Formats: sequence, structure tokens, C-alpha cells
Amino acid sequence: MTTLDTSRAYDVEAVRADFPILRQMHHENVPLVYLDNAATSQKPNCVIEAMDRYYREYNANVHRGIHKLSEEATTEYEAARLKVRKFINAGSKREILFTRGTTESINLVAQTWGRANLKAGDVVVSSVMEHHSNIVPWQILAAEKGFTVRYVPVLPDGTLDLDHLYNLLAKEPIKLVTLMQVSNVLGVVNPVEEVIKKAHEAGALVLIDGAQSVPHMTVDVQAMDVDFFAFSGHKMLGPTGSGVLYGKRALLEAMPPWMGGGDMISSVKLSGSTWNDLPYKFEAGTPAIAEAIGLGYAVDYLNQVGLDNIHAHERDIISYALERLKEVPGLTVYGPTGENKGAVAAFMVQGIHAHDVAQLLDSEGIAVRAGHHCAMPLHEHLGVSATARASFYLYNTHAEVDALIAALHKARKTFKL
Ligand code: 7TS
Repeated sequence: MTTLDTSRAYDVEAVRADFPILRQMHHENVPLVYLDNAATSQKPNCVIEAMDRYYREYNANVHRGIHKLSEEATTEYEAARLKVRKFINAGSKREILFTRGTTESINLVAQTWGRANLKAGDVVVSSVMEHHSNIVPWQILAAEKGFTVRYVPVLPDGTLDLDHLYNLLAKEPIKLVTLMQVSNVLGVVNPVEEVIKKAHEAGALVLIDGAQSVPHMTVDVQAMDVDFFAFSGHKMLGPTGSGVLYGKRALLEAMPPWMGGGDMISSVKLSGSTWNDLPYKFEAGTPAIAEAIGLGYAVDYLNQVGLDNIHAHERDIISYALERLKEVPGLTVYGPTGENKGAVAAFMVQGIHAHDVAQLLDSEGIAVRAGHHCAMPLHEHLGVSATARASFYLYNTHAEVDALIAALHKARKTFKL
């Protein structure tokens, strides 16, 4: 499945050999330096091959046919669910719902649990640092239902104002606290275990957006005692169109379905319908079969390399990057710089717009993202309309950080700074 020798110390070159895209030239003769992993990760051969195999060898719909191909597709699709269950230590495969990604997972909670449980006078707590996918679904529903959404502020060091959150929890009954575990801009790792404990003590449920945590660190939803947990397959070496919503079984059982259609029903009569068991109640229609299978293989790969090894490698890379970024005059990195930072560095170079930084880096073969990173309220808080962002993953190297720094110096020269 991989050329990796897991008995050796972390071998980044062996990891890189599993990712075909990393061998390509970005422009004619500049090698690709891919530093946009918070947007989406690259895919290892085993994921690409698993999806290819599905289409070439056993393409069929799931949960329907009696024929061999359909049985094989169903087995692989459900095997992926079991792999995901184990990966985040959910108690049951019934608690693992396949979605198209974090966005769909959060919208599912808003449109089912939220629609059934939130009314005028209720309060939902989110934060200023959230990705739009954890702000807008609540705004849409709040406009209809008349509940209030409050936002936990961000402190100057880029961490959440936890005192503010705990005061809110002490002051008024909160129905739901919905927060990201790791910020896609600041990189800050929020202390979600502590937040969940305090929220539960105050009688609130908790949804955690794990889009930027699950790919990079061990997540145990049972130890965390989280109520809902959302993440995307494509940021953890899996394909786009794959994602997961974990929910505690009792909550999911009590929630009405969201989309209606095939597979989610137990029986349909013209006078009314009844719902299928979990997780199928929330998986209407033909699912993204190849994508779920691909995600299962991504989980296998992450397990093989080892999340602890990946986490340690990323800590090494981000620490090195933060040190070296200090060498670039006029460069500001946002967010914390210590242990509570994931492998994300959003920055500004004084005198150069973030989009120009990204374009100049691109001409050197370096892929970063520039803009508001779907976190406009956070950028408003930071007082900037856009940042450039380098985000790292298991295959990035010190040499790539060096290339980033050299290109940033070159960009400053181009702008005569
Ligand atoms: N939550 C967080 C923390 C994210 O970083 C993202 C995507 C999402 C939710 C949405 O995930 P999706 O898979 O449903 O789109 N973040 C980014 C990013 O930082 N750059 O591009 C996508």
C-alpha cells in the first residue's frame, strides 16, 4: 500500500513518495511546494487506487442490489464507516453519518436538531474565529426561528476568551455551544474538552468543528464527551465530497431526518412514511460511494503513518517555519506561537497585499492561500481584509519552509521594500 518503512524514524521522503502530485513541476521547471493543506490535502496512491478500483471492478449502488457487485460495494462502503468509527473512537457505527463534508455536517445539525429544538428566546453560542460554515447555518435558522446567536471574542494572543464563554454559560441558559477545535487561520488549538465539560455542567449541548483537528491529531469523541462532531474527508488525505457527522446515538435517534428520499425510509405510504435506522435515516439517496471508500483508505494511511508521528512532524515543521518567518522584515504572523498552535501560519507582509504575496509565491512554485479563508468576522477582528496562509501537513519538509522564506525575501525585493 505504501513504500513506508514504519520501523524507521519519521521518513518524510518515504511519505512524499506515496503522493504522486508532489513529484510534479508547478511551472515548467519549478517543483511544487504545496502549502495549502488547510484548504485541502493531497491524496496518497492508496486512496486514488481504491477509488479507481471501485469504478473499474465493482461499481454498483449500495444497500440495494442482491447482485455480487452491489454486495461488494456495500461491504466496502460499510467497512469505511467502521474505519472512521474506530479512528475517532465513536461507540457505534450508527453514530457515523457520511456527509459531503464539515459544511454539510453542521447544516445537518442545524436543520434537524436545531429546527426541532431551537425557538425564540433560546441562545446558541459560537465564536468570532469560526469558519463561515459554523456561523451562517445558525444565522439562517435564527432568522427563521428567532433565537439569538452570541459570539465568543478572540483575545489579542489569538486564543478564545474562555472567561467570556464561561460567564455566558453562568448567566443564561444556553442550548448549544458550537466551536472549532483548531482554527484554519490562527492555528490555535482550543481546549474543547474543558469547554465541553463546562457547557454540559450548564446544560448546553456541544458541537465541535473538527475540520482542522481530525487530520492532524488524535481525536476521541467518547473521551471528549462531545455531542456532535463534524469533519471533512478531503483535508485528511481523502477525496472531496466525503465527510462525517458524529452524533451521540440518543440525540441522533431523537432527531427528525433532514433530506427525504431513498434509503432513509423504513416504509413509505401515500399517507405517510417511517424512517430507517441510524445511520441511514440521515443518508438519503445514493451516497458518494467511491468517496466514502476513499476516505476509509485515507484513514488506513493515517493509521499506518501514525497520527502521533504526524503530529510530532508538524510541530517540528511549524516551529521551524515560525522561527524562519521572523527573518522576513515587516512580516506578522497571526495567532499563538506555542504548543497550542496547529501547522498553520497566516501572515501579512507590510507593504504587499496578501493576494500579491500569494501570486509571487505561486510564481516560485509555492501554493499558499490568500484571502479571508472563509473567516471574515475573524479578519475584521484582526483589522485586515486578507492574510496569506501557509498550512503544513505530513509531507512538508524543512527545505520547503526554506523555499517559502527565500520566495518571501524575493517578493519584498520585487516590491522594492
Ligand atoms: N471548518 C473549518 C475549521 C474549516 O477549515 C473548513 C474549510 C470548513 C469548516 C469547511 O469545510 P468543507 O470541507 O465543508 O468546505 N476550510 C478551508 C480553508 O481554510 N480554506 O479552504 C477551505
